[in-house]
Amino acid sequence: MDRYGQAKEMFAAYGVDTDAAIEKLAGIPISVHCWQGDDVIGFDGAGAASGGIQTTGNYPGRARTPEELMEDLKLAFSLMTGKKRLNLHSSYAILGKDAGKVDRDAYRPEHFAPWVKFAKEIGLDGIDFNPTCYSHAMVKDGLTLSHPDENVRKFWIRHCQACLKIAEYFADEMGSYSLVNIWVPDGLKDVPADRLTPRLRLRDSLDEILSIAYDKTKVRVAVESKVFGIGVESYTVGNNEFYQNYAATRGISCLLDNGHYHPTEVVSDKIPSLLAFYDQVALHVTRGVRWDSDHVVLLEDELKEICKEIVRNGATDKVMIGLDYFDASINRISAWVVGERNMDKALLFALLQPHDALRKMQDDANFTEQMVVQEELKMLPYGDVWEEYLRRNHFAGSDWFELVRVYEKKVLKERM
Ligand code: RNT
Ligand code: ZN
Repeated sequence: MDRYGQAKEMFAAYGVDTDAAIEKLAGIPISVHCWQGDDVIGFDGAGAASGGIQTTGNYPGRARTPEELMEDLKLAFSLMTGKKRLNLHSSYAILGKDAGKVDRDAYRPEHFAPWVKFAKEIGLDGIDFNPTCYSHAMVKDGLTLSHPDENVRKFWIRHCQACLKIAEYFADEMGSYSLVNIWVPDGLKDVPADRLTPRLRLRDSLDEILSIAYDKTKVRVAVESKVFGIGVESYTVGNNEFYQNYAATRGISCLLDNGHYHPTEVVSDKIPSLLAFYDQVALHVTRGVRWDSDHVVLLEDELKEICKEIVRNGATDKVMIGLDYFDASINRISAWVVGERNMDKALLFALLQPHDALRKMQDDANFTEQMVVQEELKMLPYGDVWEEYLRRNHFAGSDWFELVRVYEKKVLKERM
């Protein structure tokens, strides 16, 4: 018997159907962030990321133009597995003749038309979108939607409204919803004199953004909280409590970024809490090392726990999985692919657990056996099922890195 045949029997002994897991995995969409390819810089003139997010490293070959980014993304997507969506930031607008004339508050669908063409060409499932409320001169005193000056707030309100319309265009073109995730860097470096008023302004700005007409069946809005950022350590306007209450009362969703909580809090535990109240939950999967450092996603225990919560609660259609990390110290295409494949591997791990049997052990207070079985399960041959998943779907094999090496020599080395 071949390795997969043996693995299939070993999982079957626990009541797990490996064929069903393989089939299910191929259909779970993952939204891949465009910003790993160019160190979160974008094309609309900013030059470097700001607002408490930071990319470190100087590995050669950063994509500097839309053409380069698309070329890199194309290779990266070809080495990923499963259903894929593209996650764009508005700073990746391709302005053409409007460059220098049209600002972020007036971006239109046409500025993203090449992205739609690209996404269709490579057969992506949909496009998600993010207003870019950082790396811009209208970020004043580190604030955007919560700034005391109405003109500043209005600029970012118009920007977010423009993004809703662009997302509607993505949804129409791609025939799939578009998730619009709003994250703002607003915060303070030192002890605030007023914690409430900026939050009231953020609340009202968000209300104004959502007051325009947009098709809620096509555009799904989420808000992303954060605990702190570099330079804004003492106070974050859009913290967890603010956005959970905001989303719950406004009929939108929360986006949980697993780098955005205190170090002993885990997103795996938050997902089921939100599923008790929300139809949808959005994720930014990242890896924080000591802080929200956005390291490349590795196949770690917490990632597996996150995936277990998605899978065993039947929430693969409710939890919108997006990636959010950026490493400029290694080959960026490799960074994309490693993180994305780890997300799929963790989902496969979750799909291969005997959830019903384990749940029964918990309910029967059979904690001894539950621990024994959970530990035994860790040594099952997941890799053989993974290889079979790749083979059946004609996905790049585990030796994909060779193609990146060749591309680096041929293409990336030329970018000086
Ligand atoms: C920042 C947030 C946010 C960004 C992206 C680029 O802390 O995680 O999601 O990383 O929008
Ligand atoms: Zn994020």
